[in-house]
Parts: sequence; C-alpha cells; structure tokens
Amino acid sequence: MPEEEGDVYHTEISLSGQMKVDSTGGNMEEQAEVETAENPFEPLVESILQQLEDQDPVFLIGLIVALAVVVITCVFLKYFLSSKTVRSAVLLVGLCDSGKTLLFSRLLSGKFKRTQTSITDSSAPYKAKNDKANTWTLIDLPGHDSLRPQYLEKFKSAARAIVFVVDSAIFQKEVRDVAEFLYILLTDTVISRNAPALLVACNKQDITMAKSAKLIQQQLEKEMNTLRVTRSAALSSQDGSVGGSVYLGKKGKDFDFSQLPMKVEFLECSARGSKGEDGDADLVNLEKSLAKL
Ligand SMILES: Nc1nc2c(ncn2[C@@H]2O[C@H](COP(=O)(O)OP(=O)(O)OP(=O)(O)O)[C@@H](O)[C@H]2O)c(=O)[nH]1
Ligand SMILES: [Mg+2]
Repeated sequence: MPEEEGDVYHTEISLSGQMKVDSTGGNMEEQAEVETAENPFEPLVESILQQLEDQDPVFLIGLIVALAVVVITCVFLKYFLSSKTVRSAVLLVGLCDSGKTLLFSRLLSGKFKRTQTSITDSSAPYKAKNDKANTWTLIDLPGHDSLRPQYLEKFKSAARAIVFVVDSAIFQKEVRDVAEFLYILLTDTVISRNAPALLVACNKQDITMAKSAKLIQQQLEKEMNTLRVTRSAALSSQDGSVGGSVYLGKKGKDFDFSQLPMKVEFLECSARGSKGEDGDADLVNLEKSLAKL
C-alpha cells in the first residue's frame, strides 16, 4: 500500500512538473517521467504486439476475417431488424358523411349499403387489383370530430396509405374543416416520418354540383397555406392526442402538395355510382391507385 501511495504522489508531482516544463520551457528529465506515467498500458500493449508478431500470419488473417464477419453481421442485423416493419393498413379518413363507409363496402364487396354515421372502426382484408394481388387491411374510421383523434392515434403508425375522402358536392361549404383535418394529419410527427401514400378521394362525383379533383387540390393548397401561418403553433397544444408539430411543406414557399414527404394523389370517384343503388360504383381511379401501393 505505501508503495502505491508513493506512485500516486509521484504522478501528481510529474503532472505538475509537466505544467512547469510548459511554462518554463525546460526540464527534460521531468518530461520523460510524465511520458512513463501517461502510458501505464504500454508494456501490456507491447507484449500483445510481440505475441501477435510471433503468431502464424494465417492465424492473424483468420482472426481479422472473423472479426470483420462479426461486425458486418451486427450492422446487417441492425439494419434488417429496423427496416422490417411492413405497414399494411389502408385508412379511410375524412369528415362525417364524406362516404367512407360506403366506399369501404364498395371496395370490399362491390355492394351498395345503407349507412349510418360510424361510431367505431371496422376493418377487413382488401385484395389490390394488381398482378401480385397484395392484401392490405382496409380500415374505415369514424369521421365525427369527437372520435377522430383517438382512432387516428390508434391506427396512424400502421398506415401504408391514407385515403382521405372528401364530399366533392359540398366541398365549398366544408373547405375550411377539410383543410384543418388534413393539416392535423400532415403535420403529425408519425405520419410525416412514415410518409404513407396520401390518396385524396374526391367522392360523390355523381352529383352535378361536385367540384373537380383539380379545383379541390387548388383550394386546399390555398387554405392550408393560410392555416400554416395562423395555426402552426396553436394546433399541437389544443389537440394533444394528435401532435401537429412538423412544419407543413417548405419554409418560405407557398404551400403545395408536392412539398410533402409522401406521394400525394388527387382522384375522382363515386361510391354511389351514376346509376344509384342498383348500379356499380365508379372507383376505377381509386382502385388503380390502391393497386400501386
Ligand atoms: N350521391 C352520393 N352519395 C354518397 C356517395 N358516397 C356516399 N354517399 C352517401 O353519403 C352518406 C354518408 O355516407 P357514409 O359512407 O356513411 O359516410 P361516412 O364518411 O362513413 O360518415 P361517418 O361514418 O359519419 O364518418 C350516405 O347517405 C351515402 O349513401 C356518393 O358517391 N354519391
Ligand atoms: Mg362511416
């Protein structure tokens, strides 16, 4: 023990000696002592190097290759495990009465169904109309204001695509509400990070007054540009369940949908169809887009 204490004392002296050397610019003996004190592992390292030098070079190469294989496997596993999450849900979202539940029924069975406002979610496997016949889980979410946030929270991380359903016939009246809902969705951190495809389904095209997909896109861009200024700070604190904390689009530029991290498509459809309840729906564009996911 006393010997160890002596060593410690010696090191301290040496270190202060180093400072002295720096300030006075002199004493070589003290500097040598500092170097010995700073490399306590030097003998150990030297002996290991010596032992390695004595080894067969084939053994050394084998050791290096084995180490490299271990490192590459670790990196590969990390990458593979983190990118494995396959999102397979296609969410039907939108304001009340936009036609989500009828679309859900038409996409799954082709049949017309009388609907009532949804109070819970429903889901079913949907087979995409493509060569691979991919199967996605189609989920119909309630559109009511009071239910929307909790259902969105529940399913947003599983979304491969979001079908945002708009009632094109009364769009003019609802433009502000539609834009606000879309703003909440697109500024959500999870949605922005996962970037599921966004298909804006401009529904109810069978009605004569229905607005075109192009006009709906333009008006939404205008409205969301205004919202971005007025509500960017307020939304996240008001609606705690859906965190709107990502900046929408590009700073310093008027908002347009091409600035978003996800693929965005505006398309026209009619869940009712031009021939009414007995006829087929007009979902060709929507089905085409779902086939490309
Ligand atoms: N004319 C016409 N009516 C439609 C169309 N799609 C849906 N509807 C009607 O719109 C009404 C509302 O449809 P839903 O599918 O229940 O609407 P929703 O979006 O599920 O509404 P919530 O469940 O309240 O969020 C129903 O009377 C439908 O028949 C369409 O393409 N054209
Ligand atoms: Mg519904």
